[in-house]
Amino acid sequence: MMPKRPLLRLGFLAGILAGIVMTALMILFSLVFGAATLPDVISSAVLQFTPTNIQDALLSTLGANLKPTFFTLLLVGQIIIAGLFGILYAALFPARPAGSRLAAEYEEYRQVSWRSGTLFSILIWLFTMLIMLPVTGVGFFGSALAGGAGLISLTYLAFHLSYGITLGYLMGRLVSTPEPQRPALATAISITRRSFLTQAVMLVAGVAAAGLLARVLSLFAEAISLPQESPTVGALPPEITPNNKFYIVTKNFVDPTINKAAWTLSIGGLVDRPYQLTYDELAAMSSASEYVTLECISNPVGGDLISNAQWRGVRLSDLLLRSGLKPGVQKVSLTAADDYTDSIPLERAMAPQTMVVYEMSGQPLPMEHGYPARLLVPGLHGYKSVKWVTRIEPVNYNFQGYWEQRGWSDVGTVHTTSIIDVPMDDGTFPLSGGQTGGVGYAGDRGIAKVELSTDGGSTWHEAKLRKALSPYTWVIWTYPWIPDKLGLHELKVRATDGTGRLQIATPKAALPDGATGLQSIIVTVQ
Ligand SMILES: Nc1nc2c(c(=O)[nH]1)N[C@H]1C(S)=C(S)[C@@H](COP(=O)(O)O)O[C@H]1N2
Ligand SMILES: [Mo]
Repeated sequence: MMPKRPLLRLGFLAGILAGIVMTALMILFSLVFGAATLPDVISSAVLQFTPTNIQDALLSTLGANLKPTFFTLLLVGQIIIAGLFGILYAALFPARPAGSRLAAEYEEYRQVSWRSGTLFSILIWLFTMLIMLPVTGVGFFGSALAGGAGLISLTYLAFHLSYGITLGYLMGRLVSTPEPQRPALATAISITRRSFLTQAVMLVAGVAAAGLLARVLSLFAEAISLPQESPTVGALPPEITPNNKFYIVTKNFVDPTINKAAWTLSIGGLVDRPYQLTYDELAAMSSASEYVTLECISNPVGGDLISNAQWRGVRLSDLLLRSGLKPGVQKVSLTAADDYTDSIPLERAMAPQTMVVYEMSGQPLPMEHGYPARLLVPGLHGYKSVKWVTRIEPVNYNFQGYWEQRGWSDVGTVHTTSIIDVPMDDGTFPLSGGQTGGVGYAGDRGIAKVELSTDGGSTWHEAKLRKALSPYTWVIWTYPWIPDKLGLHELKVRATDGTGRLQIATPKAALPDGATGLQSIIVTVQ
């Protein structure tokens, strides 16, 4: 009879290795097909159950780094759980003594190992499908996930088989190489185990070190790819944000990768003639182009979740006129390939500037901005501009979308806002004077006036405005400032929108309907 404890330890190590194989396969799969990995599903579920104010705080403070970090932790967690399942395997499928002869015993363990591995992986696959996925809120067999129950259960079966078979194989290998000189099975195991243990530890440590190194390198690359201008001066933003500098906000850990040829846009719901469009059919319709600034509703005053681009696409009103509308339509709901949803009032949907766009500043819409097509709703915060859109449905009730279900306002009108880009907060400014500047933005209301105060808000100076590229963009403002004295100055900025209303000065956090207040910075005149 084989001793138990070494087997359990072997089970853990083999489980870790098999877990690495499965995780690598999942990552490969998600890169190639855009499929959700198990950690992706779990992180989304965790995010879903996190109170919105915590989510908001985490996302706005840690921003882009939060998700990769969390995701990496979950991947490591998955590998450790795979190790624990390896122990379970070793306990469930111990080697059975086949007879008196040692060699036969090894032989049998080796022979049954891959079969046991297969059986074991089917057992944990059932566990994942029937318990794990429903508990994380995506339904039995992952029926609520983008791929649907059939695809999800098949790919997960493949993942689990890769784990179980690797595990069984490794276990079989590990105990089936007796040293001919050593009669005692236990000794043989302990020797194989020791060399295996060293190898396994080295492998795991190697993988961990490589991961860590990659992470450090990517952080380093991020740091050195930041704008290289002097940290005390600041610079006006380019009026049209280059696509690779355009801010990105997504609810996903892994965004959908959509194949343009397979993508369709369905127009259904309360319409007379439901229909579907392929990408080519959409692109063949008459198109319109417009400059539109997008700002995330979680952007703090003076924050950088705001960018400007020129967009080309088809007017949503044209798409809806083609289907016709049944009486009673109140809103138009949008669904995306990542199961994101939102809706806009019918009136806003029929406005000529609301479009389904497929081009961004002359380029095909980049993946992260909603390839192959997204909604664009000028005047409303970014969350209404549904990326990777697949379905448009007029409805006769007050549809609540993904973020609205999590406590955010459904209205989404942008607040009038203004930003100081030059000089920078905590920066310096020459006593001899120089240009100050930044942007003002008020959605589809336009900007009538921007004023700068250099004395903490006691007096205000009207800035010069560059002509807006369209009624839906930010404007660049400049003001030549000649300071009257050395030392610290508090600069504040405020804008007046096209309806004559002054920017709200009362500070308020972003949740639930967007931040208000005035940006204030401190500069040293020298
Ligand atoms: N399908 C989908 N669309 C989405 C989101 C998302 O997570 N999924 N995020 C929204 C939010 S909150 C914002 S601010 C904008 C950001 O668009 P961008 O990443 O192109 O700047 O996309 C919106 N559309
Ligand atoms: Mo957003």
